[in-house]
Parts: sequence; structure tokens; C-alpha cells
Amino acid sequence: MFDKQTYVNRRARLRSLVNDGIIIIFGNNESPCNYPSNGYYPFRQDSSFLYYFGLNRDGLVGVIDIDNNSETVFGNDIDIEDIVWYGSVDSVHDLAAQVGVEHTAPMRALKNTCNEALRQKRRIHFLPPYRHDIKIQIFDLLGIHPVQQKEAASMELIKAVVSMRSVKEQQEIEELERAAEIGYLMHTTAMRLTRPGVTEKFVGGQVDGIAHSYGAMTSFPTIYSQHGEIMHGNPSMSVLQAGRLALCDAGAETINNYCSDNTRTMPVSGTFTQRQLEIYSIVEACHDHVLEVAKPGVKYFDVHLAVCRLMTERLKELGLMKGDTDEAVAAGAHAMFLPHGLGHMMGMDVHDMEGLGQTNVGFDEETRPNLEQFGTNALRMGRRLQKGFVVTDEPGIYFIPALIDEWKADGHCKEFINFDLLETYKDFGGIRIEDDILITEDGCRFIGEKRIPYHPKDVEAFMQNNQ
Ligand SMILES: [Mn+2]
Repeated sequence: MFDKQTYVNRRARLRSLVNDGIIIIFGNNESPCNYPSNGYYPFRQDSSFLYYFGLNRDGLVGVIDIDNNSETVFGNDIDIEDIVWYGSVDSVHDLAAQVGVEHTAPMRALKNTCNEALRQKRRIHFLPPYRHDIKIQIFDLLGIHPVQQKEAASMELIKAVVSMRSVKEQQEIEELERAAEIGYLMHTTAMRLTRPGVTEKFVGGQVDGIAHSYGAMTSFPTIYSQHGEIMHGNPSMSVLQAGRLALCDAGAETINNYCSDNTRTMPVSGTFTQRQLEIYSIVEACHDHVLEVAKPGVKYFDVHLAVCRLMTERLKELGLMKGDTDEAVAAGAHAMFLPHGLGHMMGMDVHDMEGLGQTNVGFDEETRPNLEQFGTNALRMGRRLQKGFVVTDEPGIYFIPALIDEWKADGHCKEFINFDLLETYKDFGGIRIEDDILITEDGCRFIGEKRIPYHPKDVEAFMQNNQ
């Protein structure tokens, strides 16, 4: 948690950005895994609740009454039974005081507050809910059916929250640097353990353990797979084979729930083959190109397209693509190799604020998403960069057998893709390199003091010296 004044200031700013009415920010509840009292662990608070109310306890709701300039934390104090099982904790009143909130009330009183606001026809602002228990709570409090709640969520509140959470404060950047340190340990652990004969699951589990040992948890389910071409390939029981590549996409959350998100791709044998190096060097060049062009005022959509063009140029040199580069990118031909976007916002959520609607976070009136074209429709962040934004830089090249077969059968983009040569890459897998960048005054920089090795020579040297 940051100091009290941080939360006082953030709520004051939020009040100034939303015209009138009351704002309800729902905290999360414990979530059952396989029976009611066996929850997913550790408890994860809602990030917007954390941002404005800072309290990492389940069962709390924060209410900001804009018209009457008052703030209340609703929640139930624990009883002696809870103390027996979980130990003593602060009262809701003491918790609220820690973040500068004067009023508290038991959860049942929230119904009266809502009834009163509804009776007076005041505006009630809430964010789109994503957990089912919160949807039921909103149904109970406001009478809005769960299927209508996304629509009923306050666009004014969403825009205010996005505008604030997008620009990271200095203390948030320091937290992200801490997350990057844990991320470094996770990825170098994966590099140390990657070798023929061990299972993906073993490496993945060790990587997760690092996140849990030094922070709160992983920032998303770890991807570690010899099948890098499967975007969300979670570790399986398959045994690592010499000659293949292992792709590791993993990140940590600090104790204060700030994230890291990096990807490295390494040769299981410790040495890249010539064919792997050819593809790897393209991804590396694309990754590094972002560092040169990302800066305040530039649209991330344009950075994405610049990377797609560079990738197409280089794939043409290898003979995998052909034709005019601009036409190929306009047609979306590059998506055969890069079917996802260049990156996303990152902060307390690894896909920061994604629950508020990707279009609301990554796009604006000026920059609209392209929802039609395969590949381009997966870009999560397109709008102009500002100082203080944190985004990921994660180009990749993948050889997806089913996608190759489908495009080939349809003749899709056949003027830009050499399907005969592509056929010989079906056993390749995929390569992604990902780092997190902070937009600075006049450019950008990596987050994290130590670079996880990514130049091929550095990856090989690290693996040879640390196994
Ligand atoms: Mn990412």
C-alpha cells in the first residue's frame, strides 16, 4: 500500500472528473476453487479498488458521494470465529482510516444507500463487473440484470479511471521495476532449467514458485511450451526435446500487485540452429525497432504497423513472403506469422484495465480499432503514447500448421506468402521476445535494471554457463 495521501488525492481527482451522483467501486470477494472454503489463493483484490482504496481485504465496497463530498467503505467486521481461524485483523473502520476514508458501514447498509440514490434518481456509477458474485450483488442493489450490467456501467467513470490509471506515478513505476526484478529471476530460472529430458511442467512450476516466493503471485498463468506457436500454451507433461525451441512468457506481481510480463525463447539444446537463428533475428530486430520509434505523440497502432512492415521485409528476404510490403501488410498477410498485436498497457493488471473494455483502454475517438482484419483485430493498444504509459513490446513469429493449411486451401494472401516454403516450417514452433517499456519525456526505456538475455549469443552463453 502507498501512503494515505496517495488514495486521498486519487479519489479527489476522480470526484473532479465525474460530474455528479455516486461512484461505487466494488472490491473482490474470496473466490471458491473446488468447494466453498477452498478458495483460489492468494486472494486478488480488484485493481481499481486497490487504486482508489488501497485495501487488500475481501468483502469491501468503496462509495464516493460526489454531490455530498463524502466517502464510505462498506464491509463487515470479523467475529471471534474468524479470529480463531485467521488471526486478528484491523476493523473496517481502522482499515478505512489507513486510506483516509472517514465513514464506514456494514455491508447491509449499502442497500439503503443504493435505495436512497435510486429514489432520488441520482446517477449511480459503477465499472463493468467481471466476477459473478459481484454481478449478483449489483443485481440485488440496483435491480440491473447481469446481462445488462456491461451496458449499464458508467462510461464517464470508465473514462475517468482509464485516464488516471494509464499514466503511471513515480511510485507505481518503482513497483513495476520491482516486478521486473522478480521477472528477471523467473526467466533466468527457466533458462537454467531448460534442457532435454525435463518436462515443461517442471520448468513452469519452478518459474511460478519464484513469483510466489518474491511477490504476490504470477501476473497471469505462465506460458512455457515447446509449442510456442500455441499462443497460450500452458506447461504440459511433455518432455523437452533437443532441437526444439522453448517459449517462456511469464510475469510476477509484487506484493502491491504491480506486474511484469516478459517472453523469451530459447533452444532446448542450448544452441540455436541456423534456421532458428534466421527467424529469431527477425523477431529481435522487430523488438528493438520499437525502442527506436515509441515515444510520446506516436500512435502505438503505427508502431505495430512499422513492426509488421519490418517483419514482412525480412520474411521476404528469407523467401517466406513476397510482393509489395505495404500491400502485404494492408492485406493482413503478415498475420500468418504474427496473429496478435504488438503489445498492451501494463500496470496493476497485466493487461491493464482490460476489464474496463479494451477499446476504452487502448483506443480513443481518434484511433479506432480494426475489428475486421484477422491479426490486426488482436491489437489491444493503438492510441497515442503519453509520458508515463507502460506498454509491452512483444513481436513474435509463429508457424501454426492449422492456419497454414487453412490459408493455403483458401488461397488467402497467396500473392504475398510462399506456401511451398512455408510447408517446410510446420515443425518449427514459434518465437516471441517481450519486454515492458516506459514512455519517457522524449522516447522510451525498458523497465527493469537487469536485461533478461535475449540476443542469441547472450542466451546461449547464459544457458551454457548456468546449467
Ligand atoms: Mn504481454
